[in-house]
Amino acid sequence: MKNHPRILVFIPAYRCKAQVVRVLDQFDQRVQAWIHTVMVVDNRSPDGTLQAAIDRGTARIIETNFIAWRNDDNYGLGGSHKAAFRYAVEQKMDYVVVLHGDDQADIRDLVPLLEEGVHEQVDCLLGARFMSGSRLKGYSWFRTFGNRLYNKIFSFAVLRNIYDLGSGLNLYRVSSLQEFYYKSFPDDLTFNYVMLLASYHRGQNVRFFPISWREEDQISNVKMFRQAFKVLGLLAGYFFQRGSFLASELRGKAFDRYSGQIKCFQEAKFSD
Ligand SMILES: Nc1nc2c(ncn2[C@@H]2O[C@H](COP(=O)(O)OP(=O)(O)O)[C@@H](O)[C@H]2O)c(=O)[nH]1
Ligand SMILES: [Mg+2]
Repeated sequence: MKNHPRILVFIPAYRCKAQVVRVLDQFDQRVQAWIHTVMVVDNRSPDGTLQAAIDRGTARIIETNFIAWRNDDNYGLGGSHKAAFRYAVEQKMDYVVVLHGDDQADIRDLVPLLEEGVHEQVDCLLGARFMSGSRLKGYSWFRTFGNRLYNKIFSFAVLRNIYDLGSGLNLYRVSSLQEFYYKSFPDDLTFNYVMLLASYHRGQNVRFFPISWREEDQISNVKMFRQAFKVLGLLAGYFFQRGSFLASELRGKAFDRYSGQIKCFQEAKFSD
């Protein structure tokens, strides 16, 4: 056994065949030494993302268990989180790390914090693109401006300093996810915003850390203006109704379960 907590790295992937292989390449020995299982969650991509992940994952992820999972239905990004969080609870993991499959964030930014033991002091350790020490590459000034503005609005509403409302690299303590309070949260890309509000509302210990972020060949699925309005609506709902808003049904289509199939499981070779 590795002398470390049980950490599941969950990689949500949708139509990112070219990028997901680069994400798996981030897992060098120093990273793998910390991880119990790497799990790619493919949200039924039509472009061969799952197979690309299996090919590279089984070759690259040697000292850590590797799982390729396919959702039983199209659950969106939020729904993929729900599937992975339930898996982490069932497998008695200590922490779950979310790393987006489109190679914008880099898990190597998290390793120094694990080495320092920062994860032991928090419930949520959230990668931030907009704080001192963050490194943005190729991210447009307009998006940077919009993100910073929204960070300010949210910070004002919850009276906390928020440096990112949802980057592609986050760590959560699994005991804080045990209860399925996030089941009714949106299944789409706005899941993270509600998750963050709920973390504060539940009195969890939330901390941000600076990350690097690239925009190269990634195709964002975010419809910027549409999402910007939706997010303000979510914040207003929370601001006026607090706990009852978080407990309300926020999904367009409610799934009963967030199930999936393990399409590939490769056991760690060198975990003694
Ligand atoms: N849009 C979208 N992304 C998904 C889904 N399932 C997993 N993802 C992954 O979620 C990540 C974030 O999506 P993206 O469109 O890049 O959003 P952005 O980075 O905030 O602009 C990507 O790595 C996707 O591969 C899904 O159903 N829809
Ligand atoms: Mg992205």
